[in-house]
Amino acid sequence: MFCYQCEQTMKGQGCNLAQGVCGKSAVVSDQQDLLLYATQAVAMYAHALRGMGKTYPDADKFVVEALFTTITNVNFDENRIDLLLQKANDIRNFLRSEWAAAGGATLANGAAAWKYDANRSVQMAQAADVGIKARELMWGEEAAGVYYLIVFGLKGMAAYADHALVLGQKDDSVFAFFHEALDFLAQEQFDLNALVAMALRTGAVNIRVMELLDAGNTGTYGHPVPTSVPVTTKAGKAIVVSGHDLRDLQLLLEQTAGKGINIYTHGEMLPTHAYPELKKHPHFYGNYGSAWQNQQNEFDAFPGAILMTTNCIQKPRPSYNDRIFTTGLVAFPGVKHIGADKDFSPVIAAALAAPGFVEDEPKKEILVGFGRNAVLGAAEKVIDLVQRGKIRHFFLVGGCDGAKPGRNYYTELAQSIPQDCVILTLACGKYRFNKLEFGDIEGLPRLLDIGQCNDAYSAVKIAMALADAFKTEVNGLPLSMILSWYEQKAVVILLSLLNLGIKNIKLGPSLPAFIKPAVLNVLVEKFGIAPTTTVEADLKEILG
Ligand code: FSO
Ligand code: SF4
Repeated sequence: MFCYQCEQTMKGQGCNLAQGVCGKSAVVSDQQDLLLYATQAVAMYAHALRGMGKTYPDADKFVVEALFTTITNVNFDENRIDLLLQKANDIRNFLRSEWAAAGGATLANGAAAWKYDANRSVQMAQAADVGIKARELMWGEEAAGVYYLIVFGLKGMAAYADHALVLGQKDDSVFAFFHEALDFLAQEQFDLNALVAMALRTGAVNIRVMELLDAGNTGTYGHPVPTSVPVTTKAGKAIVVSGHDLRDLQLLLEQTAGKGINIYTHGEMLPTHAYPELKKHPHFYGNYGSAWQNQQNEFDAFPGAILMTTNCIQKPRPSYNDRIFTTGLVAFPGVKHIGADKDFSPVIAAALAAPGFVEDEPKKEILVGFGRNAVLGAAEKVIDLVQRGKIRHFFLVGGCDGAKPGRNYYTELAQSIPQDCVILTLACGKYRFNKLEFGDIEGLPRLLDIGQCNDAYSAVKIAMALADAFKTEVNGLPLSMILSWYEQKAVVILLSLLNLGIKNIKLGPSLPAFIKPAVLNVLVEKFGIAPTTTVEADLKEILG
């Protein structure tokens, strides 16, 4: 195996032993490389057929689901990935016959001709030919790095596209781009400029995907409204829901109605408390624990059932292995999986069998729900505060959390941002500071939680509306973005921000291992992107 797709990669270079830092086995890692290759095969035929006006919804959906499956902390189960490899083979064969029937000549490219083999050793041998190290050997580290920048961006975009799809939102131009981009990569052209241009196009298409997801979320559940959420527990049976999937949460809330079970959110589910159509459920109680990397301790101490709807799952401890469940694309060997029928009765039974919380904790609440509608609803006040010099600067401190000690930077940063500045935040990195007191500026909370990483569209919309109001562009606003990344969704959001021309982003806690010096130079020269340094130096640079 060799994998460098996430921020916690071994020694900041790549995981290359029997298992990754995330716990992914060498077999699963290789299968994921192979699944990417097999998905390219599907995409190549789908791309060719689309050129003839023919589209195939099963292939469209498959490409999205297969890419999402390979994101960090989604699927650790080699049998489930094997099923996806078989499915890729079947869909590719079907599309190849459609292409032949339409008069097309068999595509000669290696990916298009890939053959499924159930034998794991064969799968690993195939993966070795198409994995990162093989590509670095063929094209050098720089070109391979940009190739994987696009691949990881596509994976991240697939996660958002899948969430949108679950809520009935899709756009054929998005599927067309997935196929075109995978076909482009399969052609193995390595002109660095063409690769960088494709990376930025991925960012552009992702904005459309995030718009679809925003339409799905707000169209189905209403616009988030500022909402106080208990971060303490209360007596009673309990289920904690993690991940990002709002529909899974909705269905669980409906199936647990009247059963005397309180529903808690964990990690990235926190912002869901602000959606009118979710918060209306009286047993949708509060937020438990913190970000994904603390789940083993937190789930261990949770006296109820646990439902993982998406990443980030970690290897469950034996203490809660029989009361944790996965659904959707997330999977872990030995963990019970709730299928597409979304019958959560095993989760409910596990919650009822567990002791639950025995007493109420003293109540503490935090405020969430500052999506674009809520923030722009207060735009007049915000503009007035800026014009009167009451707000000096906005900081978008967003992105993923993770286990590295260097991530304390974000806590220290939030605490050091001066009182006349507003902090906008999103994604799970906010747990580094979202339970601290930040106060308000004439009634406007200084910490505004925009939502999940899935709500990055909201952040972009807010920035653009403020730029309009101040008759400037986003780069002209008193706004700085200090982002933390962990996995591939953060990669595609970064590409989207770069595509929008947003400059001077600070990125931490470390730069991606796949961004090699020449590409980093392009990013620095064109976009002024820089690694985070120290809180003191970064604030001094921004505020002067
Ligand atoms: Fe966090 Fe995990 Fe939302 Fe990521 S829970 S790290 S970018 O999957 O998705 O922010
Ligand atoms: Fe390593 Fe991250 Fe890949 Fe897991 S996903 S194997 S931690 S680089």
